Amino acid sequence: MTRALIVIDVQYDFCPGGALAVPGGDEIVGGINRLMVDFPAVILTQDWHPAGHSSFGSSHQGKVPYETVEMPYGTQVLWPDHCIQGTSGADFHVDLNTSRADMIIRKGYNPAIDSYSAFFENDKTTPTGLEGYLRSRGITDLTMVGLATDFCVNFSAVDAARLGFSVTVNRDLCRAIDLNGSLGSAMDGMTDAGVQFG
Ligand code: VGL
Ligand code: ZN
Repeated sequence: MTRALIVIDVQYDFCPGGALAVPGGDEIVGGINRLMVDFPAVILTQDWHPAGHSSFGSSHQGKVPYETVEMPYGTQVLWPDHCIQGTSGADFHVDLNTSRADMIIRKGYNPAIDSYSAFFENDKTTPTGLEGYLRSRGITDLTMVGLATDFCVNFSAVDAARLGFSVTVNRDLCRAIDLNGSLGSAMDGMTDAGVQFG
C-alpha cells in the first residue's frame, strides 16, 4: 500500500476575494501543509483555463454565471471567469507548501470541455494522465483535500474510487461552494461510490 495526498485547486480564485470564492477557502491551507508531512507522495491539482473557456458564463450569450447550459457532454454549470492561465487568480495560495509536491497536474485547459475531476474531463472519458502516473508509482490509497468539496474534490474522489483506488476525503480540509444543494448531493454521491471520510 502506498499513499498519496491529493491537494485540489488551492488557488486564489477559490479563496475569499477571488473570482469564484469558496467561503473559508483560505482557512485550510495551514492544515494541508501540516498533513503533507504524513504522506510519502504529494500531488497538487491546478484549475487552468484558457481565456474564453466554455465553462465561463461570459462565453455564452444571454447566460450568466451559475446558470447551466447543455454541452455535447451533458449539463454544465456556468462559472465566473476564473483560474485563467497565467493570471494571479490561477496561482496557488502563497502559503501552500508547493515545494512538497512531486507533481502538479493541470486541468480544464481544453477550451470546449470543463474538467472538475483530476482524472477525467467532464465528458467522463478524456483522461488527464493522473491515473497512469499514480499506478506507475504503485500508489493505491489516496487522501483528498482542497476546493471545492462539492465540485472538484467530489468528482476527483468519485472517479478515483471507481478506478479502484482507496479514497478518503478529509472534510475538515475542504470547503464547499454549495450551489442549489450541491454539497448534499456530492456527499451522497461520494458515499455511494465508497469514498471514506476522515
Ligand atoms: C471548481 C468550479 C469550476 C473547483 C473549478 O475547483 O471545484 N469549481 N472550476
Ligand atoms: Zn474551473
